Amino acid sequence: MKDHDSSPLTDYIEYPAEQMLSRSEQFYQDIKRRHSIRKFSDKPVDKRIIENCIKAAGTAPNGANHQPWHFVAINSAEVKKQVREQAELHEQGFYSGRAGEEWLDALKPLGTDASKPYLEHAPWLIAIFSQKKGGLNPEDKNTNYYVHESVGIATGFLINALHSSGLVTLTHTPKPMSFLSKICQRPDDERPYMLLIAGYPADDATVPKHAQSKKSLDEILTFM
Ligand code: IYR
Repeated sequence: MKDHDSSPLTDYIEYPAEQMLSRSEQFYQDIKRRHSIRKFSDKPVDKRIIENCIKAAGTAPNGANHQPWHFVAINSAEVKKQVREQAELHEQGFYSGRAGEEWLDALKPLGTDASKPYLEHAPWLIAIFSQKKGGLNPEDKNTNYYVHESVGIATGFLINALHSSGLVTLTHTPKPMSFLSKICQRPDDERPYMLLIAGYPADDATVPKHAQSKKSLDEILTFM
């Protein structure tokens, strides 16, 4: 490698091979309990949990370490109401034709429709924004690289962190999402990437049968 400023890796933990195997099994057992939930309780969630989860998301690998993301964590009832109103408005267009027949057919087993009460019921909405320009320092206006990949990985970390904390989530991508930029007062050079809903599940929360069917290891893995 070329000469560059660095420091020794000091926080790596090498688990004994057996422990590694049991940890990987344990991780799988835990993450397979993550489900996309569409009925939330309005039970409050401590802001510090959200802060920790966003800190975790912020450690995701990303292009040139420019960290091309911004998170807006919404707890305000007034702002959540605005998000719900706008999202439902757009979803009505989606479900009443814009999606097309094939897409609507694909969604049937999930039972989704334009009504999104959880956008108000859940304690937290986390709007995730991607940045085409930026850099490590706040004043930088450099090109960012692998923005979609980077923000996607950070979002994955965030979902995992929220799940590990004991919360449930829903990934929501109303189309178009530009209303989020306005409501969250984000600059023009940022794009809304996704809206995550986070909180406790409602007592009568369900998991669609369709979503429980996972491809087998044989289908998703090839060893060479
Ligand atoms: N955004 C819409 C539609 C939707 C699309 C997909 I792909 C899903 O997996 C689920 C829903 C909605 O939230 O209803």
